[in-house]
Amino acid sequence: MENNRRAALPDPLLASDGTRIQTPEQWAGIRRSEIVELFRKHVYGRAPLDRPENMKFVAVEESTGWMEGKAMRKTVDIVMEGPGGSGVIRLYLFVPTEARRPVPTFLLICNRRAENADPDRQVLSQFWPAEQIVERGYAAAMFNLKDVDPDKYDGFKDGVHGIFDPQDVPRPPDAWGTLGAWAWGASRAMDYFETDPDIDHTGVGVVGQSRGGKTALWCGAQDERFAMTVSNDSGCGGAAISRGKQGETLQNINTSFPHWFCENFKSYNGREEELPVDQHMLLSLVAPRLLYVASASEDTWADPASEFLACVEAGPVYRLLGLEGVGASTMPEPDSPLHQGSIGYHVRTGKHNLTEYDWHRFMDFADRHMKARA
Ligand code: GTR
Repeated sequence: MENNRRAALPDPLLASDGTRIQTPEQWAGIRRSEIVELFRKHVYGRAPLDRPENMKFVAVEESTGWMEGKAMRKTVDIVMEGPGGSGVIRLYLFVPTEARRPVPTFLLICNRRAENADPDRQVLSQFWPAEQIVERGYAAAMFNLKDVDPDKYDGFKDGVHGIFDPQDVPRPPDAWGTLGAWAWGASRAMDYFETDPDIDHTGVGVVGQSRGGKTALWCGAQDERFAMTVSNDSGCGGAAISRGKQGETLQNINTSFPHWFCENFKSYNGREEELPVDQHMLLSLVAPRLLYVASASEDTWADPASEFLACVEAGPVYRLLGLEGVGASTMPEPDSPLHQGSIGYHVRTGKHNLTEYDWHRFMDFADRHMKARA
C-alpha cells in the first residue's frame, strides 16, 4: 500500500518539460522556481506584492528586566499602507540579555488566542515557552496572525487582502488565500529582523502549529532568508501528503475553511491525484536549508504517517544538494526524534498541540545544525 502511494507521487526532480534534474544548478535554475509557481497557481495563491514600499517599523517599546533579568523585550509595529487602507502587524521579541550578539531566533506565527503567547508573561503556556527559548540562547519572537488577516471567510475584504488587493477587479482563481497572507506577514517580520542588530537574521527559524504550521511551510518554502522552517502538526495542506491521506482531506479543508487556499485548490477536492504537486514538493523547497516536521501520535486528523512520508519523499532533493534528508524510511517510534539529517522529525506521544516537548526538540535540532554553523 505504502509503495503504491509512493509510486503515485509527482517527482520533484522531473521538470514539467520532461528534463530530469541531475545537478544542483538545474534544481536552482529550473525546477525550484517551477515548483514554487505550481504551489502559487494551484494551492496557496499568489501574493500581489513583496515588501510594501512604504512599510515602516515603529519601535513601540523596549524594556529590560524581563524573565528575572534574563531578557529584554521589544515591541515593534510593522506599519503598512495600500490602496485599500492601512494595517499594523505587532511583533514581540524577547532577546536574551547575556547571549552573544546577534542572537539566533525562533519566530512563532501565533494562531491562538492571546493567552497562549502572552507578551506580558502573566499567563505562561507551553504553546510559547519564551522563558525556555531565552534560557537556551535564542530570541523568542512572535506575532499573531489575525494582525495580518483575521481567520474568517469574509470574501477577502479585511486584513492585507483588503489593503493590497487590486480594487474593483474580479479576484483571479490564483489570488492569495489567508494562509498565503499569513506567510507573507511572516516575511515582513523577517524584513524587520534584517534591520535589528540584536537579531541574527541568518539564523531564524519560523515555527507554526497546525494552520500556523501550514503557514510556516509556505513561508519557508518561498522565503529563502529563513534558515529553518518548523511545521508542528500541520497536516492537510501542510506537511502531509494529500494523495491517500487519512483524516482531513482536501474536500474537508476547503469546505470548513474556504478562505485558506486559492480558489483553484478547490477544483482538486476528491481528485488529489490530479494535482501537479504534492506536499513533499513543498518540503523540498526548503532544501538545502533546515526543515523540522513534528507530528503527534493521536493526531489522526493531521495523519502523522502522511507527514513522515512527505519528509522521506523530500529526501531526493536534499541528497541532490549534497545533504541527508530525514535519514530514515520507516517512521520512528513515538518520542524518538530523528535529528541527524537536514530534515528533523519526531512524533510526540499525545494530541494535536504545540508543547514544551516539541519546542525543546526544535532547539536540540537547531543547536546541532544551526548554532553549530555560527
Ligand atoms: C482544524 C483543521 C486543521 C488544522 C486545525 C488547527 O480544524 O481542520 O487543518 O488547521 O484546525 O489549525 O488547529
